[in-house]
Amino acid sequence: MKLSFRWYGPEDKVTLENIRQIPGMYTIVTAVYDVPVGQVWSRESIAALKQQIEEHGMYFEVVESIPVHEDIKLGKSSREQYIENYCENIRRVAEAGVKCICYNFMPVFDWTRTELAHELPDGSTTLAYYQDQVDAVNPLESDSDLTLPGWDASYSREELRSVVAEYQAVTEDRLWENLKFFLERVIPVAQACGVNMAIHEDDPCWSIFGLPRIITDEANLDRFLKLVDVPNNGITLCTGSLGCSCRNDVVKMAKKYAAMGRIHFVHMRNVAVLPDGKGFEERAHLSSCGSLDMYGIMKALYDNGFDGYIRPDHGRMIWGETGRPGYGLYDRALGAAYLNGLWEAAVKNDQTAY
Ligand code: DNO
Repeated sequence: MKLSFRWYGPEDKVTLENIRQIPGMYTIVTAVYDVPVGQVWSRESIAALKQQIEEHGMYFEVVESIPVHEDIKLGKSSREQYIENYCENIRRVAEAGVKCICYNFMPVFDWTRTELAHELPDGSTTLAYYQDQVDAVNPLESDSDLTLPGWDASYSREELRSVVAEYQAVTEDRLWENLKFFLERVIPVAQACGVNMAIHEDDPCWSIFGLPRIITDEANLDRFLKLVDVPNNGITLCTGSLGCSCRNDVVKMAKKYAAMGRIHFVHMRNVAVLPDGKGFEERAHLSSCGSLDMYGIMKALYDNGFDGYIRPDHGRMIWGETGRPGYGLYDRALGAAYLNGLWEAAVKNDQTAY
């Protein structure tokens, strides 16, 4: 596995100097953040990221994300141009040495939480999702309280309402068709450039606000992989996105998709699933802190030949740190150290078997 860490660019409070001191750190995961969704990234911006990262002794091999423009997901005729721009971005980052691109196909909202600083008994704060709070928001009602933390701030309230309204005509089947249309054009470019595309599961992995969500469980991941059945069309296994639903057996999925060679990137984090569909809270990476078997997942990856990128996903805020929710330094660094340990255990467990 290649250990990686998400960095939000030169504006990030967490610096490359910080990140390089985490043991075993190999590659930075980042993106060009100052270009609107759907536009082409300049070669200069990509080169500047690469240079800064390499100056700090790490590689720039993973992009998260090249976002997919909403018109592609909606299947509008304007998607042709946006897909062409997407392909151009793949070519440009590949020229700079990027090997893996993470993206998602969630309508309108990326990851959704209802609290960004929920206090845990030990005094740390974490991201949480409470279903009753989500149910209290209706993005189509003009008087509803439209803001949940983590939403794309580039939409005005009115724009948000109108884009959500456009999805009323998009069924799950239509979204699948639009995804296939996108992949059939993008994956050949990725293949030609030697880049692996890694779709991120929907977070949480169920429909919110009546919007279709399709990258949610094993049956849908099987369907996804068959849409364009080549190795470059793969997944980001996000343990927290899948694991917030009890119906997903993440260890089994890690085994299965790693054995198929279709996991290119892993987001490792732990969640505590609350009873009776009440939602979930993010927790420290350690297995005993949440609902997931983190060693089971790492061992399943190792045993099944996984050799892609892994990053510690969201961390809590600990030791008084402030910053981007989920993306502070300290708890993610603890997560990275833990992942190193789990991997070493999986490797040595295997070697001592002989
Ligand atoms: C949240 C992240 C997601 C992820 C995108 C990938 O912290 O895991 O925002 O980057 O869904 O496109």
